[in-house]
Amino acid sequence: MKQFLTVGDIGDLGKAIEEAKQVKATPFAWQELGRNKTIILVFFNSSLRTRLSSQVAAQNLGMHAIVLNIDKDSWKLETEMGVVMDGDKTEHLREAIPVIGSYCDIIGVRSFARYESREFDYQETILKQFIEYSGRPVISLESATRHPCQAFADLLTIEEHKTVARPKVVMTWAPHPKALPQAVPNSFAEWMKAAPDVDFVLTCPEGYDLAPDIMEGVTLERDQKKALEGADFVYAKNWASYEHYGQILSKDRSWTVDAEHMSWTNNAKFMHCLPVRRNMIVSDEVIDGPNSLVIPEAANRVFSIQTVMKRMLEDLSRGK
Ligand code: SN0
Repeated sequence: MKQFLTVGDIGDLGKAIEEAKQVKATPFAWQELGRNKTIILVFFNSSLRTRLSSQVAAQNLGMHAIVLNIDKDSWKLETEMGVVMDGDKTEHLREAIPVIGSYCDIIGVRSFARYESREFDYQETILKQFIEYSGRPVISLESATRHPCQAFADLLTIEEHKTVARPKVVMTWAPHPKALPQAVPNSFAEWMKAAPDVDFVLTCPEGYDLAPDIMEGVTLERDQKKALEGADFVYAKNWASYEHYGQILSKDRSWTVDAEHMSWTNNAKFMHCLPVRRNMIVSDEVIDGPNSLVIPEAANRVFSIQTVMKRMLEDLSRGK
């Protein structure tokens, strides 16, 4: 496995889930694989779960993890090609990336959306440079448009907690004070579409449809109540508009998932990737209630990324 950026990189999802369950059951069984191996985790913005779960996963595999916070621990980096570097940026990614690559065996990168332009974000300019210039396998720790480690952990959580063979999983938009990226909802939708035994429904206000390739094949129900009826899992998330890129079109709190919303479901479990704005995305009552999976969902972040790291280390050990 040379890269983990999107659902297509993981292959058969059933196999991946079985492997993640095995990793979870015996997390220290592959300590030899990571011996004398190093992963560098590069962060262009804040992180709690991704950073800690990556470090723990690396440690479980016997691998060293080094975290680099760009702009805090390192020089300010230029990301555009062809610019005259007469401003505040000291070093170009073109040098920084191969240097980082020369110090490690695997790279993880959190690049995040900038929301300056849809083209720039959706071209994944920063992530692509890491793939091109690092000479190392690259794990996306949330790029501008995808968060595959999160979606993998989400699917594992659904598989562990489902009580019917084919659960109805509803992703609902919910309000937020800031403009957030589409990375989490894009990945969640892609993974739900690819999962063999899930009925996936998306509900969001007008103007919040995701990118056309993500929407393809997705059941969209504009009426949130109708969408939630019979749901086994409610996955709440905010994102800013794709169509009116990066804009907040609504802060309508009638979309906030509260006990009444949950009463329309089939006693659904509640999920959110965290960090969450309480009483904007979800009411205290629901997130603190017995059907909330947010903590086990976050705990599974260790096992999703550990499965990816394990596959990369196996390939490295075979000289691939
Ligand atoms: C990120 C997002 O992509 O929505 C991280 C999710 C894993 N969330 C935020 O940046 C929340 C920021 C805030 O102020 O609530």
